[in-house]
Amino acid sequence: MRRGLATGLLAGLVLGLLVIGTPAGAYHTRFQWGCNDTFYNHDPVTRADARDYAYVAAAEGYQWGGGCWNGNNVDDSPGDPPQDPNTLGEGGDCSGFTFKSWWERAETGDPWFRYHAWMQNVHGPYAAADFKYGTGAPNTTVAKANTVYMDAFASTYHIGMIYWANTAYNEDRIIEAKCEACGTGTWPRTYRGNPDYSGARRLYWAG
Ligand SMILES: [Ca+2]
Ligand SMILES: [Ca+2]
Repeated sequence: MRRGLATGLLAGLVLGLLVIGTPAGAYHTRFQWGCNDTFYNHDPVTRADARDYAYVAAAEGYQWGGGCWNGNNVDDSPGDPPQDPNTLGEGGDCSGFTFKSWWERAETGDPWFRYHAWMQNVHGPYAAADFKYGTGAPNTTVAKANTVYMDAFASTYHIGMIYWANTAYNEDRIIEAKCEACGTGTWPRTYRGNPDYSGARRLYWAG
């Protein structure tokens, strides 16, 4: 009896979710409903730590204005309409991804470090242009020739971090949250030679 009741309730629940979920927005998963608010202040970390953190987000999707991913190497909300924060998809956007990967704090006057869980849904206070101009206490500008890994190249519209520098070919391996169609990952990019892009740096790494 109980088992039958439970099965019936479960079937009803699944049917209800299908009815509610499908017509309202078949394009998205409401991934962010499963996100959390786990963060804590942390001692400074190394650039290598930050690169490892960032790499977890590769293949996890892209969400304009977003900021959480689950680390399963699958984009759980592909194909959302672009530049719509209401799609609630998985992944960060370019500036939010940088903010989390640089272990920054939301208080713009506080330069120190904070761990943000992958599944913490946070974007941070900075747009790409803010990083380009060194806005915020943790951030500064740097000559592109002096950049090293986990510095970034930023334009007024986009920012990508240096996964590894390859100055010989003017084509660095960049880790970035690129766009809805391309997702988050590492790609060879020529931002170093593009005058729209400036060097951006997070200060106070442990090494
Ligand atoms: Ca995922
Ligand atoms: Ca998406």
